[in-house]
Amino acid sequence: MTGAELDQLSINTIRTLSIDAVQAANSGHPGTPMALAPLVYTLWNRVMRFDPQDPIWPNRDRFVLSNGHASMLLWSVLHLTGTRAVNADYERLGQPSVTLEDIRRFRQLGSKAPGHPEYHWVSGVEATTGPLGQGIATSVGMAIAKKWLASRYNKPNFSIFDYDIYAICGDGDLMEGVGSEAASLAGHLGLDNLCWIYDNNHITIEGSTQLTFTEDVAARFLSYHWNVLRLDDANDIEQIDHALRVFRKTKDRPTLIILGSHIGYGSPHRQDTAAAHGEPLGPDEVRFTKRAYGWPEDAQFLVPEGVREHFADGIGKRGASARRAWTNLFADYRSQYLELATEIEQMQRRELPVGWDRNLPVFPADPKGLAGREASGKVLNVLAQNIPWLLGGSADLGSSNKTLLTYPGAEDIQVNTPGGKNLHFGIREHAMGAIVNGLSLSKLRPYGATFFIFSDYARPAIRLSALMELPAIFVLTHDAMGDGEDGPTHQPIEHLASLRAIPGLTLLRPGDANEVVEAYRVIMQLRHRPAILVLSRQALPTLDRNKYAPACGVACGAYVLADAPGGKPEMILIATGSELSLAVQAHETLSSEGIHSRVVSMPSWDIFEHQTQEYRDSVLPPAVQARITIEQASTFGWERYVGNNGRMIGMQTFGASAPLKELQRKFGFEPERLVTMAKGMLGKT
Ligand SMILES: Cc1ncc(C[n+]2csc(CCOP(=O)(O)OP(=O)(O)O)c2C)c(N)n1
Ligand SMILES: [Mg+2]
Repeated sequence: MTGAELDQLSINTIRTLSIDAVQAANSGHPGTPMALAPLVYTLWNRVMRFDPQDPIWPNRDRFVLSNGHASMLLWSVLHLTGTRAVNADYERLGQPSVTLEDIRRFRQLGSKAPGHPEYHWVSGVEATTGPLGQGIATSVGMAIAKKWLASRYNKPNFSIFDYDIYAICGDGDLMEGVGSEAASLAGHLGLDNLCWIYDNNHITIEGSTQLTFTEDVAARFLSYHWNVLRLDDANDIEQIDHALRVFRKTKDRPTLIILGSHIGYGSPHRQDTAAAHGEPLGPDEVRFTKRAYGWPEDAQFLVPEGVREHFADGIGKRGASARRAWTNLFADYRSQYLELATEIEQMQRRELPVGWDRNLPVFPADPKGLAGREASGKVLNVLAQNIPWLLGGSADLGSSNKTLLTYPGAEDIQVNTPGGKNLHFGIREHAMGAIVNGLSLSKLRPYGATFFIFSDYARPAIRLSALMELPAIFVLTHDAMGDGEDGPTHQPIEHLASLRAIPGLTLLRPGDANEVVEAYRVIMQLRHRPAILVLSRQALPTLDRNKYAPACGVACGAYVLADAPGGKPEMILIATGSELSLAVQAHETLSSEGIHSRVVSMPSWDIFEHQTQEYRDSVLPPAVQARITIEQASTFGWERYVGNNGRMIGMQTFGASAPLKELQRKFGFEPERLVTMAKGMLGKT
């Protein structure tokens, strides 16, 4: 067989595996894999530096399938390249990542060929995709990370990091706003290691893009400072190959390749129709299509002889030799730059450097106190000096979020300073969330910040960080009515409840400056969970830890801060964040009147729920049913801690525009209310 024949055979193998898998599952998306098989084939077998034997080799090129519905493209190449599996501890397992059996069981429970690409479930998947736009936005974070890594670690004759990031996307990805936000920032930062390939097939689910999407995409990307290439034939692999090489030579800007394609290519009755997007072809059309490809009509899940070998000769050989060369290079690097090499190794395992928590502040008792965001800023500035790869920024609210790193040498990340520490996301919260994920997928330790209310704008990416089990950090300030005068558009109500509801996400709302320090101590040690830190705008009293329990109780999610004599309370006050000091004040009043209350500080439900039943019962003794929770947010969910006989102080409505003190009075966030309510519950009015 000639090289060209082997190319075609390999491409048609990807196509027919996709067709058969969708048909067997009776669900999925055949049309786009049929159209993009030549692209994915060319990219993987001719261009990408990726070693199927070691899919987590740090200097590999990254591939993101942003149009995640076309997942069969990925399952096909992961299978045909014989990509090996890796476990969550980064151990390389001998077995294949995706077997032919997995593909036969496409979209079935337990299969390593699920409906959409799932990071952490299938080795070789670089990012979970499915919500359109997220993959391309995440790829921008990967490209920023690569530049950061190269800037810090590359040395003369040691190009330790020189990989590229490829993302494939469809009309949906380019219609979604998050893609535009991210593309704008990528252009601004001149990310010439980033290549998006746009499947310009003029089809989405409802039909032709004439219905909704008639803009000039090329002009838009040119205005973002991208290099834009146009190819009109998705079957011309020489042209595709050439365009990818042009990308690799293009400096100072990212590349968008607009690729004209035909969804459902080769299917006599489905090509160029919306039906090819999301419906199996059906048994007859499967046969007609295979005939059109010159494929045996009745063969299913056929991988012809020579195809696996062809991938082994292409990406297999190229990847193995690139990795071998890199491994040798890294060994030399290690002997010359031991400290830097150690950092790279620690980072890859998501470990922290020795001394990561040295010089963390301890805040003295102070009735006036410090805002949560102020304490956070001080802690971040210490941590960022101890942990070289901790970096991040805000969506244009750095001065409000206090996330700016201000120590000498903490540069901005810009075109000419890609190794800086302060990343300015611009007013692009959604892309910020995805970019933070991309940085984290690249093993940096990133944080992104905005007002808590605008977490709504980043939420889809935050959800994905939990789904991907990434230790991303979101610093969300102005957590309640602290910015009073800004009014209800700026006052979060349901946000705590809704973010607490995301599985696998650790949310902390610390109650004073020392709890902020301890919250960071907990967060930094997370390896496979994102964290959200919810912080006050206004000063909160710094509690006297000689009088009350130490703030290290934060590590248990909830702890007894102030107690009744002999640890035998009649009632329990449970509070978080800015309401903690109100509960402490109420407790002092109640104590002075001989009423035995306990204050439980509960910065994190999630962490508390991971404690033993014994510990949880020691904090919230089942026998003590007189309980009040207080939190300046929706009470939704607090029922689980107050029980049937408890009371909840929270918000039932939106807030209002007024000075904070007036709002606290209007909405009942004052210690006197707690005292009255407590007495009422105990029948001691
Ligand atoms: C945020 C988001 N909205 C909606 C969907 C549902 N959806 C999946 S694919 C698709 C159409 C995508 O069209 P296009 O990107 O052109 O893909 P093609 O059909 O051309 O492969 C839609 C609306 C989604 N996955 N994500
Ligand atoms: Mg389309």
